[in-house]
Amino acid sequence: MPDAVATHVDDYLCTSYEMDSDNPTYITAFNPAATSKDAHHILLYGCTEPGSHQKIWNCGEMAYSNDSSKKSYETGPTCASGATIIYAWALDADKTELPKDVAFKVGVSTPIKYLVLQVHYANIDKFKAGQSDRSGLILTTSPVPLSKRAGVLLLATDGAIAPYSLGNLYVTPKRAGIFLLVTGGHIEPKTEEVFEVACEIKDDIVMHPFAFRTHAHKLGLVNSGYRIRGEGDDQEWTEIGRRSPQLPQMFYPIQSDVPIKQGDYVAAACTMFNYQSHPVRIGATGNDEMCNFYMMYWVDGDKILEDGFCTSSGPPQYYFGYDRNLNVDKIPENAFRIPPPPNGPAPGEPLQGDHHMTMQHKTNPRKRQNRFKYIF
Ligand code: IYT
Repeated sequence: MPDAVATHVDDYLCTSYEMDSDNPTYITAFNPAATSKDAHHILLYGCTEPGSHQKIWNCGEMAYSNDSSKKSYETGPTCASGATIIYAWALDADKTELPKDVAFKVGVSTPIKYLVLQVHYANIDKFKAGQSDRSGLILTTSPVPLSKRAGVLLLATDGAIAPYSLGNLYVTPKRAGIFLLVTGGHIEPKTEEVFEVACEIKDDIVMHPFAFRTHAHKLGLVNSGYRIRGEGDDQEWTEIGRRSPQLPQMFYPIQSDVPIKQGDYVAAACTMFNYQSHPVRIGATGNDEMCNFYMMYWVDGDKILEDGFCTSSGPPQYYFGYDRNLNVDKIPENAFRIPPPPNGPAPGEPLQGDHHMTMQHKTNPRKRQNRFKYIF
């Protein structure tokens, strides 16, 4: 941040960086230059157009409220177009390196023409004491898609290699992409609800998910993501990630390789409990909800998904059971349960959300059965 000054608790401030328009940039690591004392969390967005051309602007969800006392910086969205989150940091997390040979490609010939840094300030004591903030991220980048192994390749061309076997030695770069599953919908008061979304992968690529991020607001209990392969009784639902959105919402590594290819489905479910006496809709403010499952993946070569979004209208218009391609009997038992640590809270641990979050949650099997009736 170029010496930002937050004036209110929960200010979200943004600053943008234009990417080189002649050559692509390859990002291989994110190194935080921040502490949780100053920044509650940091998100790095790729944008086609930034939300403002000011050096710093106010880009929080609440930036659109009528509170005129908040207007120390101009307000605007994070991105004016083409938004995608490519990194998230919170709670003094260490640096994140992408897997070997994997890079995000940004700049020319990609939709990411700008990177926008968004910092959420939850504590403004240092600003009251007259200081400013320079929290941010130091990116490890390269102008070429190949890592060190490319250099080895060039040196190795001399010697005992048959001329036509060169192609075998060539190390294909791996490009990172983001796939975001999002629902609409609403949840009735004093009710448990599951927000569900699923899409078929139509592109002729093989994606290897390597990190996931869950996002919901205070009603979220657990978000889970799956690869769905096969049909009918032979259908398999394989977990990609499952985590309580009440824990810090960063990207977490996926331990096992779950390759996703053309014809597979990718699905996400967000289980929520509305303990309040009014209904809550999916929407942009802190009083609304969100059901998001982000999947960071790599592919061999340069071709990532054409469209990195999968959306559904959510409850009550959409449930998995309304899609005849999905066999809901194959959903893993634990899909709607809060996982144990590290992806769920430790028993008795206080969380930023609400009191009920600390309890292990069980779904009502009768209710789910009703919801999963097929509609043809
Ligand atoms: C309505 C909703 O769920 N919004 C989400 C997901 C979202 C992210 C991006 C939707 C769009 C985007 O371009 I990037 I359209 C949402 O806003 N998620 C929050 C952020 O505040 C971005 C998050 O932290 O994931």
